[in-house]
Amino acid sequence: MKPVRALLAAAIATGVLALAGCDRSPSPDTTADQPATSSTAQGEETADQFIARVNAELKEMYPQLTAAQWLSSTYINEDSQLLAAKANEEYLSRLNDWIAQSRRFEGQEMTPETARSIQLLKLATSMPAPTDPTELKELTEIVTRMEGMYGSGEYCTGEGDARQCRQLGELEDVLRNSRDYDDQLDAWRGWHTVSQPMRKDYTRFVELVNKGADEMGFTDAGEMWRSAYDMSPVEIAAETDRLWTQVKPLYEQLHCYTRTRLGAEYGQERAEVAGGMLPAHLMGNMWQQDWGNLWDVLAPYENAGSLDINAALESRYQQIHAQKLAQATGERTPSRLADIEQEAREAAARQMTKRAEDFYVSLGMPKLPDSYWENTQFIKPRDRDVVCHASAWDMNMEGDVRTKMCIKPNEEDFTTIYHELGHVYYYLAYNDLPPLFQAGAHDGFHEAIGDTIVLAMTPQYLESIDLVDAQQQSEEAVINAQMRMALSKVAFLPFGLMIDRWRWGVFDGSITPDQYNKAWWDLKAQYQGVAPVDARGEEFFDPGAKYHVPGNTPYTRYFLAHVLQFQFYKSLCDAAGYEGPLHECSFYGNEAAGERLQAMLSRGAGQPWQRTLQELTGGEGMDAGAVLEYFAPLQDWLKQQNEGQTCGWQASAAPRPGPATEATERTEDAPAADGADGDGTA
Ligand code: X8Z
Ligand code: ZN
Repeated sequence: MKPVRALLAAAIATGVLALAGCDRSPSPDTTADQPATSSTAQGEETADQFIARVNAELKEMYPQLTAAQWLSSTYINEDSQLLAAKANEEYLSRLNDWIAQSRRFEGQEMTPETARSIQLLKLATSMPAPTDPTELKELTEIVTRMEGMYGSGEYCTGEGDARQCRQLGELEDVLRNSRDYDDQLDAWRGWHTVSQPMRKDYTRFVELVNKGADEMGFTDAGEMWRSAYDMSPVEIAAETDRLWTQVKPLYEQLHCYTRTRLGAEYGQERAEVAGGMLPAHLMGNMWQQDWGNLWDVLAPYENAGSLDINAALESRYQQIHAQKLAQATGERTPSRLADIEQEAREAAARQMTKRAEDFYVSLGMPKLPDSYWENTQFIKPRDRDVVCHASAWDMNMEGDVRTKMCIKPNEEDFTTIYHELGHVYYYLAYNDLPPLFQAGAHDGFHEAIGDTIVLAMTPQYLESIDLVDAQQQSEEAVINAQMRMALSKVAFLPFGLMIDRWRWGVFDGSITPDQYNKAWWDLKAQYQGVAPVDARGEEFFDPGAKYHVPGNTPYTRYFLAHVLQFQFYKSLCDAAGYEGPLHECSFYGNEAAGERLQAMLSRGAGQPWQRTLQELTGGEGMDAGAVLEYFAPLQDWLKQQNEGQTCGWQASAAPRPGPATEATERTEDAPAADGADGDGTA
């Protein structure tokens, strides 16, 4: 890898995107009771003045950073990377200076806002870097190399003319669309070859960020990550345990039902791995984090109103394409036909985005600025490499907002647009705050906004935008709609938790490098009840096959978001005056709900998240009660479906390298032997 590339990616991981919604955490509230005065010896900068200066400097340097970053992500070449790397180097070294300067105010009087701002500054990166320049350079090069391996990763098969190389998107298509066991296994294994070479780099990466965290006064990098929640690191870890305990029985029922249905599709033998776990390659998703692609296998009722949004979106695209073909004049050369196809893809993606914008506008929020439509990357360009992973951008903290996606006409991408616009509307809402407060109340809030809107995309809403046919009012239709949501939102919960369980263990040393892969699959087994069909020894580095590991993006935010979004949704339904069953509420078009949402967004990270949550919901804590209320009909239905089944799984029975382990028999009505997951009952 060329050095210029290394510098760029390192900066991405630590710097600019740390200021964007997907990557930024606020700080603990250590400020509330401090006196609101600011004074030091005459002539010296006070803490309040210092923070005012940091805010001003940050805002001033921000546009040139994001511009360089945007160019390098949407037009990858050596020139754009060089410029982005330089801009990021400058930013990162400035950030380190600010943090060092802030130390001189320790113990001094300052306003609560200033104290909070200093805390936020210290937690502004998820990649604490050692101060030693050689080690800092080594760290940034490593992160870049890992991200490069992920981004350019491909799986090649065949020889000579038959040689075929596929990237992640194509391998995901196989898991999404194929129901051929062997093809799926090949695609799943193929993608997991890409991360094998990352193991050495990741091991060193852990040493270096831990050194950086230590220099900043944390025991390790994981403790630093857990310090960004306005409560102690111990408390937030316990909070995630508590929330998981609340939702675990629901997940176990979904797991049990899914295993039975997979058995009907593939045969019972193939539908479960030893101990009753789900085979990793059959879940329709590379990481088993979202089971929505298995709708054809898992739909509860066939004739209760179609929710096949994929088909509707694809057919819209086909219509646009046919229209463009009909209008096209001149000779239909292959190149002209390819142009027309690209134009149709762009038009379909813009139409999907307009639809998402319409939801936010219906709540009384502003239309997206013209510059959004001019500058956004909607689809994968044909003429250059781009970073396809979906993201939302605030270019200048004053209205130049964009999204960057490679939209395809499918349900997953359609809902991801709503997710990304949640970030965008958060940016727009807090742009008037001082730059250091321009972040989510905590990082889970930022991830939850768009998802809250997705919960309000009820079958009736989908019908109103012509994506599904007229919906029945029947119990079957309710269960279908609930299942559609559960496959995305309930299936995600244990995944949202286990990634950082692994990283926290890696950072605190309880998971050593010679156990990286074993610990990963132990956690996958324990929390998700999924397992590979054959042993994955330490020659693999399967954690690296998930973007957020080489990309060093903390993941607890997504777990928290998957709980919070139900609390937000319930509050917005209340604000809208809705009184029916929670799962049937849509606040589309309701300005009272919009006002309540906007009020929360405009708080940014300016106060502890507990206060912000209270303003919205009336309660101060995160709680999965709303998740359970929402899914109550489905949970009852699942219990009926699972009656007589032995649910749960034995995490210890997963395939292991070395001498084969005997799978212990599960017993009727007995809890999963490992005490992991599964209550053993139907
Ligand atoms: O990474 C994302 C978003 C950007 S913040 C596209 N998500 C997580 C993932 O893909 O693993 C959204 C859901 C979880
Ligand atoms: Zn996001």
